[in-house]
This record gives sequence, structure tokens and C-alpha cells, in this order.
Amino acid sequence: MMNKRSLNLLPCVAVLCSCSLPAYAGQSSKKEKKTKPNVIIILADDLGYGDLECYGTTRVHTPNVNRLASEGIRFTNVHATASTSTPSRYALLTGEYAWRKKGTGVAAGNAGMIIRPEQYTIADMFKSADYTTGAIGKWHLGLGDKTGTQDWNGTISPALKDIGFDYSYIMAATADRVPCIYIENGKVADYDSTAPIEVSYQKPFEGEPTGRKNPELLYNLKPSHGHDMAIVNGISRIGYMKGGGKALWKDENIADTITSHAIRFIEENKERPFFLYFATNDVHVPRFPHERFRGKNPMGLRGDAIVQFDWSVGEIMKTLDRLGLTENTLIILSSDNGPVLDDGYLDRAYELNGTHRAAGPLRGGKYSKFDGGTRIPFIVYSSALKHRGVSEALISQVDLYASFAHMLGIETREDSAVDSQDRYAALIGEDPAGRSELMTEDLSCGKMLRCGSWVYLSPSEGAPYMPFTRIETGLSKDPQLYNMDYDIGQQNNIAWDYADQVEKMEKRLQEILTSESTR
Ligand code: NG6
Ligand code: CA
Repeated sequence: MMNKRSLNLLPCVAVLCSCSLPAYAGQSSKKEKKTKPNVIIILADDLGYGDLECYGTTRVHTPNVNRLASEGIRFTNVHATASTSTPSRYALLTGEYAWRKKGTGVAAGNAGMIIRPEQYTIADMFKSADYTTGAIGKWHLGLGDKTGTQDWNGTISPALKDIGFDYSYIMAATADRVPCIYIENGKVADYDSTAPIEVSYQKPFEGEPTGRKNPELLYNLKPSHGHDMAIVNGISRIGYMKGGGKALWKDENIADTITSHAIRFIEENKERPFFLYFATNDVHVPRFPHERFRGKNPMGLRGDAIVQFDWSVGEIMKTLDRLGLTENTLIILSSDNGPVLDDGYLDRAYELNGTHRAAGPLRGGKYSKFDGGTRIPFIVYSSALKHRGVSEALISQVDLYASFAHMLGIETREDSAVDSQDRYAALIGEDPAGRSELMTEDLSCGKMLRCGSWVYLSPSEGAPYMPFTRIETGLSKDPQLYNMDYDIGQQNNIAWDYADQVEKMEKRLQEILTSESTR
């Protein structure tokens, strides 16, 4: 394989000649440093289409996100590419649908690095435009060369610096998976040499308590399904770990810790353009927000986690305001997949949910093939916006790579970001339509194709309902076709009435699945 360092991104000569470019493209490099906008992607975890006040909920207040929405553009038809985290994030960062690559299902905490060093990422693209790049928060895309071979007590390699991030401060996977430590630039942060770290997804460590054997030690949260292995901070997790000592995180401080690192990154890079991928732990399980966010909404811990997320957004905004960077920073706020109430802990999310509709009017949620799985909140905030308000443009998160490349006057190589379409005009409110089609996938890799108002769910094996999470998966042996113009809740399968349309969409789906690019 060609070394990616030899695949330098080229200035987009054709674009420079043929269409209008943003003010910051094609200027002298000294000037560029001042005028290129900073870009921050704030990516929430499992935050649903209906979970924010500006998307319709009245059960929890999210004033900081409201500010972004009211001064920016709130999109109503933007999609993550998958209804779980790993494939969704893979696509966002590489500009390539995750089904093109094996091993992109929900990753264990000791998975090897899924995006390989020779691949180009959105971070590489920003770096080639002289940006400083950072990734802070949830990672969930593997680390190190191979599953289970990481040296948690030394340097983990490859790591994020090998895929374009100058700085990283991350959680290896999710808060419900070991190891429960932060990794800063490839090394465990606040490493405690008196407590060497061992991680296994195969077997428990002798003498270490587990949630299954020692439920009396679960003083913070108990599992409702799964999550009964290693115990850290009075919460049992997926996978086994030993050691960690003072490096172990406390769940109630995760938002504070990662937000303060994001703030520091912004402060340290205030003089030069930066790209920050800020991936919050909220509102994924285990939901255990800081005490100061508790009890201010009727929905219990899940609602508190939404409040905590909103606080993190507010802190980022305050920092930009304080440093005079707000004007020259473009913010995207979104989520990696749809919502779930009970995702494995007894946090009473289901019982206290009341009238709140985490997926808004959409059917299904996290894991599912219905729109609730992948249609997510998406807000763009920037001084470059041509219009403000609401946009119905159809965009996929996979498009961010090519769209920002366009913004910077850079052409992506033929062999990278093969599914990323330049939708910059839609992102800044110039184009109200966006894509003509897009594809998404569910937990079991079942595919959905959307063309205009038609949504086609290809037939797949599996249960239509996940009993623990109480989510409709959208799986069915029969083809499903919905017209979103009058059936946003996907209640009426009209596949039998429009057999021609089904045939056309199945054919198109197969074409995409055997294509090398959809760019
Ligand atoms: C599931 C976990 C769930 C969550 C999910 C990944 C169990 C029973 N459930 O397997 O809690 O971790 O994986 O979520 O273990 S995601 O948002 O990171 O994709
Ligand atoms: Ca997620």
C-alpha cells in the first residue's frame, strides 16, 4: 500500500478556477493562519433527534445548544451512517462508509486500531491545510496494532498521532468498557506505576471482584443487562481490568475532565487555525453525571446527562467568546447515533422518561434501521452562514470530510474519503437540498437506502424487537418502503404497493455495495 505521507492533498486548481471559494482559500499562508476558520465538531453519544429543547423536548432545558441553534442552522434531515458508535465514527473521520471495511462493528475496549495509519482521515486533511488537530473524549475506534496487544503501561502504538491528530486525550472506547482510564498522546494519563494495568475481554483476573460475583460493591450503578464484569468506581463494566490506581476515572468527573482538556486545547491554539474533534461521553451509559447537574429535570440521570452535555457546549462557547474566537470558528454539533433509554444500567431512564420522545417523531432508536437509529440532531454555527434558521437539506456525516476540504480549497485524493460528498453549500445554508441519496446501516449491518422522500429497508434476518432496550430494530424478512413526506414515523410499509420502486432501490443498493466510491 502506498504510504499516506506520499499522498499529499493537492490544492484544488479546478475548483479555484471554476467556482466561488470561501474567503480563506487561496491566500498567502501567513494570512491563511489568521483567516482560516477553526473547526470544532462536538459529537454527543446516543443523543436522539428529540433530546434537545431546540428539537422539541420540553422535559429538559438545553440553553447553550439553543444559542447555537438560534444563531446558526438547525438541520432536520442529517444522518449518521450507522446506528452504533464505531461504524458511525469511522465514517465521519474517514469519509468512507464503514461497511467497506471489515471489523467496524461495535469495538471492544482492547480492539486494535481500526483506522490504519496508511488511511487518510479528516484530521490529516486539516493538517495538510496547516491546522493543529486534536481529538478529545470518547474514541471507540481501537488503539494499537492488534486486539489485546496494547501496552497499557507504556506507549500505545499506533495511536491517534498516526492518523492525523497532533493532540489526543481520549477514552479508549466507551465508559461502559474497560480500560477506565484516559489516554493522552498514546500513554495512560496520570499513570500510576504502583498499579500496573491489565485488560482482558476473555477472562476475569483472579482475585478481582466482578459485578456478577460482587453486586454489593456496586455502590454507584447496577447493571440491568450485561455490564457485570470489572468494577470501577462502584459501577460494573464490559470486560475485565486490573490496576489503574489513581489513573482510573470517576464517572461523575468525566465531563469536567474532557471539557477542561478541550478548553486547554483551544487556549493553546488560539493563535493558529485548529480542528477539534470533541466527543463527549454524554449521554451514553453508564449515566453518572456530576452532582451539580442532578435533579434539575424530571427524567433522572439520562436527563441530567443531557444537561451536563449542554454545560460542556456552553463551556466551549464561553471559551471562544473569552478568547475572541467565536467569529472565526465553525462549530458542528451532532450525535453518533440515535437514542436508547435502558442500555444496560438501572438508571431508571425508561421509568422516568414520561412524555419525552428521545427520537422525536421517528421510529426506532439506537441499533435500529428505522430513522430513529441514524437521523440525529445536527447544528452548524458559523459566521460564514448564508442563512440561519432551519434546513431540511439531506446530508450524511460522511460528507464532513469533503465539505471541509472544499471550504479549504483542497481536493481529496481519489483513494480517500470515497463516500464523502462536498455538501459545504448545504452546511452553510446556501443549498437547501443537499444529497439526492444516502445509505445507513444498523447494528447487524442491515442496509437502508434513502432517495429523496423514499426510504427503503432491505430485507434482513433477526428479531424485530430488542427486548432489553425495548427498541424496534426495523429488521424484517420482507422489504420495507416508506414515504417520508407523509410518514415520518415509518408506520406504513408500502413496499407491496410500489413494487417497481422497491426493485429500483434494491438495484441501486446493490450498485452502491459493489461500487468503489459514491463520491
Ligand atoms: C452494547 C452494550 C451497550 C452499548 C453498546 C455500544 C451490552 C448489553 N450492551 O453491546 O451498553 O455499550 O454496545 O454503544 O453490553 S455505542 O454507542 O458505543 O455504539
Ligand atoms: Ca453511540
